[in-house]
Amino acid sequence: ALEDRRRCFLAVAIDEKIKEEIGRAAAVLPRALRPVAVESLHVTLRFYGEITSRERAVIEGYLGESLRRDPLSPFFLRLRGRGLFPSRGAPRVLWIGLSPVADGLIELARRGEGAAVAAGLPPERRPFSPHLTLARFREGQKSDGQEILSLLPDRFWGEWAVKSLSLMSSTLRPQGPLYRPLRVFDLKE
Ligand code: 2AM
Repeated sequence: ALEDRRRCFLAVAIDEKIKEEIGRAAAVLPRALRPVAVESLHVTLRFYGEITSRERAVIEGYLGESLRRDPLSPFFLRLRGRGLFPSRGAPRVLWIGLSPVADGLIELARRGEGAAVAAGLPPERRPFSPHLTLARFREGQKSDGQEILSLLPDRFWGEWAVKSLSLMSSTLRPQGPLYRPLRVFDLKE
């Protein structure tokens, strides 16, 4: 049934202090951008789209089993730099980079993809490009991407240890999406 579909994605959370710091920088961005709410900032590993509870059960089972059989240790992530997507033409997204990209993050994204395929979802065709979406450009607004980049410091934002990943649900609302964790998977210390 359509009504049991939920918009879901797999993500890693960001350290609270770092989110607050990023939120302060995002607060100075012009109206042409819609900043992501501070509490919603995250790094997406895999976007699953509108999936059924059955597909979700397969995804959860796959991830749980995968982490039991082949545990992954916590790893550090570092946020650094910023950019636009797409990098040429009218920008849609202002992002903060992950640099260097931890091997652990790539491995988690790989498992998130494995879970999608196990659930019968279409495989992701685009390569994994880890980033933190800071703000989205409002449609129909003329804005100079380079000028906006100059408003956001090109800096190191911080480092934290990733100890878990979360299957998130996303509820679209006029004031912006509401993200809620449906299931948290701990990495093995
Ligand atoms: P983004 O941050 O680069 O926009 C929840 O929507 C998360 O899933 C966002 O972090 C978003 O990435 C990611 N995502 C990836 N593909 C998506 C898609 N086709 N539609 C919506 N969100 C997508």
